[in-house]
Amino acid sequence: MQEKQSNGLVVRTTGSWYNVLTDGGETFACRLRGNFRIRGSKQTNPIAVGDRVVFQLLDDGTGFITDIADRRNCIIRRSTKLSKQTHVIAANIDLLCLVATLGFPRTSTGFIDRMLVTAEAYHIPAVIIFNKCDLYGADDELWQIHNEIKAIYEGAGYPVYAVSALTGEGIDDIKSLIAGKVTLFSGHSGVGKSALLNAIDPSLHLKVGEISDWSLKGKHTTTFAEIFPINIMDPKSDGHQKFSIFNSQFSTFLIDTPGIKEFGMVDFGSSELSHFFPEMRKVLHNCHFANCTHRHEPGCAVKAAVENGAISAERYQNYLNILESIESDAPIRR
Ligand SMILES: Nc1nc2c(ncn2[C@@H]2O[C@H](COP(=O)(O)OP(=O)(O)O)[C@@H](O)[C@H]2O)c(=O)[nH]1
Ligand SMILES: [Mg+2]
Ligand SMILES: [Zn+2]
Repeated sequence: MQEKQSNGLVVRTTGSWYNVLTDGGETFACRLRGNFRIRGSKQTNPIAVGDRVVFQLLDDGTGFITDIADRRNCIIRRSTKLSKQTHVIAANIDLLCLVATLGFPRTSTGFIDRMLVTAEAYHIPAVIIFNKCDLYGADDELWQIHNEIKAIYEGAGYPVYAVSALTGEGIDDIKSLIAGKVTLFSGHSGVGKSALLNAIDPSLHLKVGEISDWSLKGKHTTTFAEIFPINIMDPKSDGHQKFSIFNSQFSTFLIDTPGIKEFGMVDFGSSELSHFFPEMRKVLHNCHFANCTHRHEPGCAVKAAVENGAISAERYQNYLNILESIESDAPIRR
């Protein structure tokens, strides 16, 4: 009898079992060999959804994972503030879609900026999707607010979309955006993530209007992300589905992260924070002091850019707020 070797994408984990989707579209329940470890890893889970793995298929139809491909990125969560151990939520993410709403509920720019900083720190490209745009209707004032926010974020380098999961407005743009990618959707409960995913792929049949996913679960329950392979055609392509990753029949994946309200900030020092604001990154080498915090130092290029309008005052204020929260946390983190 010969052991058959195969490879695929980890789409679901439950602790000791990993569901691996092969390029042929079959899913196998796999386990790890007891001594499997990633070199130098402090992580409680050596494998997460989004990992590419090699496994050996056993006679009973299950598999043994023997190897894991290097990760391009991964998002993690610290088990506790004091702990050095981390939990990998998902790996190899191509894009973060931050779903927000101007109203019902209103997403604060503080939340948006914390998520964007996290995405920068993880090296994950991010876009902002404003959902429920049908509610703006013909209200010019709401559209004006929308356009102001759009200008702020596009000025910082983040594409901004206006969509409605209800009417389908703008959904084709999102399909084009995510075709062939592994995309993580995040955002507050109630902004319409589930409705949006259903609008993208109606066969998902996700429950809409359920608050179960993000806010109600206890803070310390262990939750596992899940990847959904979806079938979409890029509306802007010439009819050929893009097969950018893995040459699989599935090339587009959505990641759902139940129970995870906000990803823990990566462990970085306060001096690194401004590097995670792309518009600050561009000018901070002109600051007089190399260790400038861009708060009160003379000759600060960031403050000068805020004063002349090149950097949004709101983004700058959010920078200061995050800076303060990092500094007040510092004794625990270090
Ligand atoms: N008017 C309007 N309501 C929406 C839209 N998308 C979602 N909703 C409503 O917003 C509520 C929350 O939606 P849901 O998808 O469950 O949000 P989630 O918590 O982010 O997954 C539900 O009552 C939806 O019907 C939209 O584009 N327009
Ligand atoms: Mg939902
Ligand atoms: Zn400065």
